[in-house]
Amino acid sequence: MPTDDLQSVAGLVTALHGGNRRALARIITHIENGSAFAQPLLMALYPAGGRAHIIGVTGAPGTGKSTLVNAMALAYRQAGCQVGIVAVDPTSPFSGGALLGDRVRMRDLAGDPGIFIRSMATRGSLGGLAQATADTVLVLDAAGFDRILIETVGVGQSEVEIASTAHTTVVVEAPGLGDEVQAIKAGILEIADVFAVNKADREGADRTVTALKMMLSLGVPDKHQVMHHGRMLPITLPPHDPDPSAWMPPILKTVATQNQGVAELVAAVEQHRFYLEQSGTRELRDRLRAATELRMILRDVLLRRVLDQTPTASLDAMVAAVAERQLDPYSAARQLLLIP
Ligand SMILES: Nc1nc2c(ncn2[C@@H]2O[C@H](COP(=O)(O)OP(=O)(O)O)[C@@H](O)[C@H]2O)c(=O)[nH]1
Ligand SMILES: [Mg+2]
Repeated sequence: MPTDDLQSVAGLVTALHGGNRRALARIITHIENGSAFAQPLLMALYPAGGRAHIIGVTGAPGTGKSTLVNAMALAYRQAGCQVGIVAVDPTSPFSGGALLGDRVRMRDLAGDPGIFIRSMATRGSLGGLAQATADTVLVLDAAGFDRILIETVGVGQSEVEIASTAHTTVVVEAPGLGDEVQAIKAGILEIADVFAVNKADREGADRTVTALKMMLSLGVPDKHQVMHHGRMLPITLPPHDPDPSAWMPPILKTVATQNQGVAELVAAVEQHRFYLEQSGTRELRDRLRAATELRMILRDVLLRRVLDQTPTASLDAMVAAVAERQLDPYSAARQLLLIP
């Protein structure tokens, strides 16, 4: 009978590295709740991260992301990988048990310690959903999962932010949802490394493929440029991908419910992983991830420090002064930060 200590930070970390799944679940709960253990745990686990390949799966609601993620997880599992799944989509039916059309196979996965599924609470932790997701991914990475799949609904800035922290982003399209290519509307075309046209058993799949091909031939802005300018990263970036056109996002047709095309999709993701490593682009992406995360945390820490130092009454007074235009918010912020 293992006597793992799950009551202390050190005990939890040791148990996690020993493969204890209860420790894993408990650590993630600490992080989601923003408990006093959260930060010490993340600090202790950080050095052990950086090995997993992180795969974002994003697209409009109903395109079949959850079904596809399950099928991909199964394929990876059969290839001997340990697979973590983080569902940011609150409607994802990951916890109910009926995960795939093919339920028998999913039953094989239930109780399999090589797979771990977690749905993010919509409220997220202190730093918001993007931070909570990044923290959860770190824990899974440190726990030794080889592939981590993140499902996000492709709407809203934070969704794009979460997706863009992945090494490989799969954008899922489906025919017959109105617009020919929903990724354009959602602003996620740029972050695609691989396209999956799911529900290829439905009419219109070929039209969707053609539309995507046309879009890609028009040229998509370089992902790193977009991220760089979008976030004004105050860091020196490593040299760009020597040949940005070296990777053309492949377009694959899938029928997730019947497990069709899933092996090919996984193969494309693995090819992209290989490409990232060979071209040195993985290093660049990890650098961008680090920069984004550091900025996110810095903002959080600074805000909290200022709020801790400022009595509520004086903060209220300052808000009132700004609202009445006796004080502008820029000067107010400088005063709070003690900048002369
Ligand atoms: N016909 C068909 N239905 C699918 C396919 N993939 C998923 N679905 C169904 O589409 C619905 C939405 O799937 P879900 O995975 O929850 O989509 P999500 O909202 O993108 O996560 C479910 O009823 C699935 O069974 C597919 O390839 N073909
Ligand atoms: Mg879903």
